[in-house]
Amino acid sequence: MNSILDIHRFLSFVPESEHTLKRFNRLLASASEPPRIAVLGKYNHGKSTLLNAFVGAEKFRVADKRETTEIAEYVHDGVVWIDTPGLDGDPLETDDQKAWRTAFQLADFLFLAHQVQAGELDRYEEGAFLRLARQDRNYSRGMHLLLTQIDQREPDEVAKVERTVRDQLSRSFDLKELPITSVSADRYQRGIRTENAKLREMSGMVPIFATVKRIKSEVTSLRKRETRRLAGKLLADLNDKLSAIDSELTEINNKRREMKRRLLAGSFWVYVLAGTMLTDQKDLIKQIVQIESLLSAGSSDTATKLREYDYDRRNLSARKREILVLQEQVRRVMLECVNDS
Ligand SMILES: Nc1nc2c(ncn2[C@@H]2O[C@H](COP(=O)(O)OP(=O)(O)OP(=O)(O)O)[C@@H](O)[C@H]2O)c(=O)[nH]1
Ligand SMILES: [Mg+2]
Repeated sequence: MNSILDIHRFLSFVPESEHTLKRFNRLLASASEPPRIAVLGKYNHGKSTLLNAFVGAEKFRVADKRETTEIAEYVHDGVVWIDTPGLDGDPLETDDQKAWRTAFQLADFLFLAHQVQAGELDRYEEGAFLRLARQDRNYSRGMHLLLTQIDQREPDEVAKVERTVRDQLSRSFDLKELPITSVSADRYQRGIRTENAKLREMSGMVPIFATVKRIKSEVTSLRKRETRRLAGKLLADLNDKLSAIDSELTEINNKRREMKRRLLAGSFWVYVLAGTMLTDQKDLIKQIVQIESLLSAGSSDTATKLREYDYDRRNLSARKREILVLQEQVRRVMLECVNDS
């Protein structure tokens, strides 16, 4: 297994890259594991039924109500199949969080389920699909939309819904290439049970099995490509932090220079003043004490400020060195993964 990144160390520099880091580690840890294919969508849209059709057995619980509330996995024929809780069905949204975690971190490929009886995609689904597509510019290549339960509607109605959904997706740059297939997992399973090839054919599931076969053969290269992409993203995020530190350092150096310049100029005027006072020859001792205190007050303030600047400079330089080490780690881990297997 490849080494993985120490996420906590990274988070103190790039807290906004948490998703990227977790996904990156997941990819590294699972580089030689079978592909993980998840089904995602609103509750009751037929996700678990689809999965049962994929694995050829009743391994996932199906019901006519909000049923799946935990992530469930089952390994079949070289694929880890993942069922997710229905989106938008839990008022507390904990179901959604589990489903999103699967989608963003665990899965290599997502089948999105939308039941044909619902007609067009609702705002929640459109938003959710968009969020997925946008998490990574190339991610839509890892998703496929299935319009489910087509046995519940006449073929012309199914075709109409498919057109409407296609129109909806084509309005968005990120989703316009998302593949859509209309299926009935129920019909497929009946086709298998009754050994009825026509039913299996009419289920629309046959090309989807071909897609699964393709995912299996491509998963290693897909993972490598994604690892490289995420590494690039992490390196860029860390580079942004380095630039921010450099700007801070420049600012501190400028302030420091300005302070030194003023200190020199200030001392000059104090000496000029001292010269005038001393020429008066009155209360000589008192005046010398005054001049000394003037000089030392000014210089002690300045010295404190300069010490603060030096402290900040040391801190920033140490952070910079640490970021460079982290960048090196990302490069090394990525190379390990890409050269591996
Ligand atoms: N007629 C028909 N019914 C289906 C089909 N797929 C699912 N159903 C039914 O739709 C209901 C919901 O199916 P599930 O597979 O449990 O749906 P789900 O999306 O997993 O639901 P949650 O687990 O609650 O998110 C069940 O009553 C299924 O029998 C299908 O292709 N045709
Ligand atoms: Mg379910």
